[in-house]
Amino acid sequence: MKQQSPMPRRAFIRGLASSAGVLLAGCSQTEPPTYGNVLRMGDLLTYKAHRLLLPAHSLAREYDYADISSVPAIGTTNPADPAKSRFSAEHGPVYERLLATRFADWRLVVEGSVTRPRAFSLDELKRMSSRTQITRHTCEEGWSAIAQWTGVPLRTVLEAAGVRSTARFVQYYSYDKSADGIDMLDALHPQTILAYGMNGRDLPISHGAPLRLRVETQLGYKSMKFLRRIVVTDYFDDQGSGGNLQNGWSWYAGI
Ligand SMILES: Nc1nc2c(c(=O)[nH]1)N[C@H]1C(S)=C(S)[C@@H](COP(=O)(O)O)O[C@H]1N2
Ligand SMILES: [Mo]
Repeated sequence: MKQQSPMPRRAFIRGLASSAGVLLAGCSQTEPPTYGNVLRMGDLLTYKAHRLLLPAHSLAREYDYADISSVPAIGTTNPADPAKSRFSAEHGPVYERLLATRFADWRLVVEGSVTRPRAFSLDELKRMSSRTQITRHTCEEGWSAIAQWTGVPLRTVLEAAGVRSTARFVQYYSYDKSADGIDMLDALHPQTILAYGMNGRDLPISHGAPLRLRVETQLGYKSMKFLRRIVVTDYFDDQGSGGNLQNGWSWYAGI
């Protein structure tokens, strides 16, 4: 994939100024997605209740260094391994090649409802403003653990790509078969970061190298590991057979 040259400073500032207005407009979009499925009414109610009761960007609790605990590696721990859960015959071998050059050729594609679709290298993401947070990861299987995560706010990356005013959701895709999405409110949340660091080191392979999402406002399965692609959409997308709904999970897993 061709590497993009850095944006000229003036164009970048112009982009930020215009996206600020756009992002504010995006924030007011808090209607729940329509699942068209009566059995899923519980999700809808949780979603609506959270969106009504919580201030738009209330922060998840952050912890101290002393609280950091060991975090089990769950689900796919290496997308190149055909024996791992959700192995993708299409993307697994690509991940193996990227691993061989320690992710020098890895790119995060950001496209869809944006004015400047981009492919970011790991170095480009590391040069953007970063955020470090010590948070509790809560897995739907009943365990939780605390770790320190470092990365670039998803918001910063979306601003660089120029989110359109019509955008409502952010979909994301992994090197295993996982795909998921969040609404613009969670996407722009200050603690929603694209993490490349864990506990002061590069993100280990088992925890999602080179880049994983941290969605601190929702259960652990929304924090997708091994990211390869982000698509901004104007519409709700349940990811079909690859998504949460058809696999028995809630799309919204707010905590
Ligand atoms: N790509 C991908 N992301 C994933 C998973 C997965 O299997 N594949 N598992 C999810 C689940 S259920 C949890 S609890 C966390 C586990 O993250 P950890 O392995 O860093 O503890 O990753 C989430 N993200
Ligand atoms: Mo999980």
